[in-house]
Amino acid sequence: RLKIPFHVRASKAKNAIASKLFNLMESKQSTICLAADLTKADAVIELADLTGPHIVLFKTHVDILEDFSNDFIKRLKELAKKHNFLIMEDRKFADIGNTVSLQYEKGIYKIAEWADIVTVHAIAGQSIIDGLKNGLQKISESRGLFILAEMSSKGALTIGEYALGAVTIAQSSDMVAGIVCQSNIFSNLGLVQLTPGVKLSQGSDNTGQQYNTPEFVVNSGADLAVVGRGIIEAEDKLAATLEYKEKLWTAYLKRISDH
Ligand code: UP6
Repeated sequence: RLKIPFHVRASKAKNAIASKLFNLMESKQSTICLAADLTKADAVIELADLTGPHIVLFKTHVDILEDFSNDFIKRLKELAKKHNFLIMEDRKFADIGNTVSLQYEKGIYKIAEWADIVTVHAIAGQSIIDGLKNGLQKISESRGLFILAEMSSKGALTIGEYALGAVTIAQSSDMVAGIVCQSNIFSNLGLVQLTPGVKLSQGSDNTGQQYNTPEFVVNSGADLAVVGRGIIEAEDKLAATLEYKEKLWTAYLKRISDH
């Protein structure tokens, strides 16, 4: 999988969103998933407009916004169209099918209506995917799921059999666009590896997050790299975005060309 270029993998994807992601990465020469972990809607919108041309996936945590509104979603969708990126709500669903179906479709956020992609823990088993599918009955656009197999935080329990079980679940449904993991634990060409915990230098924060460099994560199988504070806490966010973009893309080109 690591040696195969994205445009070839796009044709192997069973999920339409996965295929779109591979094609976007190739055409934008970017493998950045930006973690927009800011708490004011205007700041998130400003970040999306600034970085949008250079990223492929904009990752939200809408439940940290202090001023969430339908207008925020409307503006974000407009920017996604203008700059050609997809939106992923990092909801990390983890409950029984009936509950996740309601959490996906209903409530204040109505995530199913606007998020191209959502993230899902494998802890509840295969049935969580059926539950999420239920929440899409009124939605006509393509949707994709990312299944968490390994987490980036220190002491995470997502190891061994658990991680392998999550990969099996991810491979069982064409609703799945990819896998969130730290290492090359699957070989399916049509799935996207999304790896969080990325910074220019290796290290950690003071609440257990562990960081690796762009080169390291790409060599560990990352197709898309999640970058949050590495960009959003930089003095010049655009320059930081371009620096990550360049480092990640160079590492990808090297990965597919190395013998
Ligand atoms: N995230 C992780 N690790 C995981 C899964 N998800 O860090 O295993 C998410 C976090 C955050 C982002 O919820 O939004 O990726 C990482 O942000 P950072 O680059 O600022 O640490």
